[in-house]
Amino acid sequence: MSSVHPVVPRSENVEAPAALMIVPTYNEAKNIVPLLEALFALPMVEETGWQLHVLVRDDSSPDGTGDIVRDLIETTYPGRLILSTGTKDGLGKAMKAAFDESLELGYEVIMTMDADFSHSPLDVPKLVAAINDGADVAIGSRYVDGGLIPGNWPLGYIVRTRVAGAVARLLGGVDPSIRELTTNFRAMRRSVLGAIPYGTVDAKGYGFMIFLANAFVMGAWTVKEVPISFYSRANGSSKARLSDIFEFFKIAYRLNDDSPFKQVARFLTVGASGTVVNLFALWLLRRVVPEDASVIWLSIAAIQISILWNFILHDRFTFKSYRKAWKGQSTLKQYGKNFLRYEGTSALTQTVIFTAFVLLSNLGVFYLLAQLLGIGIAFIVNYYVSSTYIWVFRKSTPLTLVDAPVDAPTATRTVRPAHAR
Ligand SMILES: Nc1nc2c(ncn2[C@@H]2O[C@H](COP(=O)(O)OP(=O)(O)O)[C@@H](O)[C@H]2O)c(=O)[nH]1
Ligand SMILES: [Mg+2]
Repeated sequence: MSSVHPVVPRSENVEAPAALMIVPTYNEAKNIVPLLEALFALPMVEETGWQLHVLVRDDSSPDGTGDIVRDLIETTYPGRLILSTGTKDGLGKAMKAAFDESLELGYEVIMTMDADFSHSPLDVPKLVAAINDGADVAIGSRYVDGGLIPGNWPLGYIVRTRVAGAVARLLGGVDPSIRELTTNFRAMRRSVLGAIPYGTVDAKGYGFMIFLANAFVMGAWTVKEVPISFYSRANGSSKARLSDIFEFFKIAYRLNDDSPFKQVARFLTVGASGTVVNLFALWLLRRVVPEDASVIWLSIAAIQISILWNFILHDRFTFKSYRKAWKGQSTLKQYGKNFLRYEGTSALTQTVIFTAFVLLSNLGVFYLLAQLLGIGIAFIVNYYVSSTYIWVFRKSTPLTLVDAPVDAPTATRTVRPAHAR
């Protein structure tokens, strides 16, 4: 468990409420002093109406970061600076402990930033201003108008954050309504943090950041992205490790059942099973229907059976979130309408395969390859139409939170009387 040193600070000046900035540190002895100086020098009360408190979460840094902070609490920033300590077990774990403490301490606005000057203290008032303007969550973002990444940033870093973003979207299915998913520069109202079951996510590394980003958009809160400048670390070295990357993939994979990757995988599986059903139905019909019946009709019947099969499985399995999102509101009429749309899509699919076959084989492509390419294109068309026009569901429905276990730490957390209000 962590501990707070020396005691819970109490503000003598109760005029302005206090917002809390959480700064996780591991071996940041060179950065922490100038960072705290810069943070406490901000004209916060004048500009935002909030005073600033800082909670440093240090995991027993061998370079003495914690001792420096302990000292500053006594000598320079009593009542405004809090130290929380633990043993090193990754950034995600450190953030969870710091979140627990900040909720217990009763802060109304809770923020996070890195200690290494990647995030500029000068951008902090902007985050708080966004909350004042009605946002429940403000995300410091490099990817909205006015946001910046360093001109001298190594290509490797740029690739890393871009790939992480793509993984979060495609594998994780994080809603595209927010653009910045991975950086730890954010402000939240306590109602948001208190409702997110962050204790349940098994994250040591920065996979924790996309879990939160996903929870923000799932909760139907007002989320605002604030442009920030992002800088290279000032002193010391990065703590990101290779294992964090694997963990990041794992966390992304578990985020949403309807991520594009999972949906496409299910769509393909259903499509393949439909082909088997089609062939099996044709074989069966041939055996049970009198000899003189035309195979043309049998083929049409087999196609219809496989369309029905695909439709039912897409509805139950491929796009299962659709059903969840429309819980109790999905009528037989809507089901019928969707089926007719799917019939239309299937006709379109067949046309695409046939057209591609005629065009490609005329160009001299080997006939089997021509058919296969046609099937590939048709698959894309089919998936696009199905996911855009048939199984369309309201993204704002809070799927993840509804499914969260009821004994998530947020449900049992006791909140001590707020000193900071
Ligand atoms: N308390 C704590 N802080 C950590 C840990 N790992 C990283 N940090 C801090 O988290 C912030 C971001 O880490 P950093 O190494 O800069 O990662 P990068 O920006 O992805 O390269 C910095 O303030 C680190 O000191 C950890 O295990 N425990
Ligand atoms: Mg950094």
